[in-house]
Amino acid sequence: MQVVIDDARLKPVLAKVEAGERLSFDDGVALYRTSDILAVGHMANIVRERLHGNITFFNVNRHINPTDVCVASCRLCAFGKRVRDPKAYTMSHEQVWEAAGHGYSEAVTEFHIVGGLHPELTLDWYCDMLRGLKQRFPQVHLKAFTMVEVAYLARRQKISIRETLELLRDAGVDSLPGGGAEIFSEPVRRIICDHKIDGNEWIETAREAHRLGLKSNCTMLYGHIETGEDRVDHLIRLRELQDETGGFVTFIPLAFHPDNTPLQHIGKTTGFTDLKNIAAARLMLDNIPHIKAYWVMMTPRIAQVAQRFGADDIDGTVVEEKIYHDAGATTSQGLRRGELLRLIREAGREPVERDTLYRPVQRTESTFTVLV
Ligand code: V47
Repeated sequence: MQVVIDDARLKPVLAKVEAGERLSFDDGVALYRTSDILAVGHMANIVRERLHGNITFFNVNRHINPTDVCVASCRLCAFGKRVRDPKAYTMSHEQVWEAAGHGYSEAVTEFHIVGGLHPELTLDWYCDMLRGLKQRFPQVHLKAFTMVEVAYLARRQKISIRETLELLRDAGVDSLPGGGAEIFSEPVRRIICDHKIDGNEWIETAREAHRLGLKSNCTMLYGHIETGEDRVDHLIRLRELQDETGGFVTFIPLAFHPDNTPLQHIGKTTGFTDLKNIAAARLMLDNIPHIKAYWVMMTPRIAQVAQRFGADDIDGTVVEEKIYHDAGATTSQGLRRGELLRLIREAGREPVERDTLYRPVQRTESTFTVLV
């Protein structure tokens, strides 16, 4: 299909996309500077269909956030609370295991487990929690702990990142989610999340995880004070690590939600910016297989349109989402499997239920089988 390119700066980028060539830093900046969203979307769709044809992936998962107590106090976050905050919560093991069993009747294939950096919960506490989940739900994949949580647990336990990851893996972690990457640019990171590990430490923790054979996702938080150049720099740093390890499965661009954060004077992102970030990611990250339009963060409507702008995944049923809802998200906290199917089909895509590692899932009324 021919597309009319209004912005002449995109013509060399189109030539590279058609030839399957890697895009440069300057190409990335051109993608972020242009207003020609249809041309950017068209190019991203070429790459997306080359990789995945007409398929859009989704999964049946459940989020669990064992605690919102967090020592980091990041300005970007509305979820974390101080340990003495009367509104803070920390679940007991029994509460975590009970929450895991609650929700929609559809059998989940994944628990997505992340939380705050709690100053008192030990690595042993987390390992016992994981072992209890595996014992009760042996068929469910545990995608647990961001690189930030792993690095914090290692520091508190005074052991290496590698040893921490080995202990978590032996207790039941199957892969890691992509959160906490935010934006790697140091000056920006100092403003939005100054007490978190820096970009190099995030990359180094991901490198260790991948070396141990653990797959992970990766993210980028956009729509706060970062520039187009910061975004391209972030994407290229992820691309470089992926060249080395091949351990990233999915990239998820995360739109900043300012409500109830110290940065609430910043306006919310628009549909235009959300679609641009999906498309730019698909074009820059030529070595990361999947781009996820996380419906909770970008609304089901935009996540659906994103399936024609480079995304091949819409995430899952989620069931109970806290991080974005504490920051003012107005989407529902979960979607049923049938609702995800409808969104995908109405975008003209063919829905495929996947497990965390993108193996197709076959379902009967009450059970599921992962096809390997
Ligand atoms: O790490 C926190 C971000 C992340 C805010 O791996 C905020 O499959 C916007 O990483 N506004 C958690 N973003 C979510 C996340 C994720 C979500 C879905 C799927 C996967 C996956 C990962 O959310 C945090 C942080 O980067 N965040 N506060 C906020 N106010």
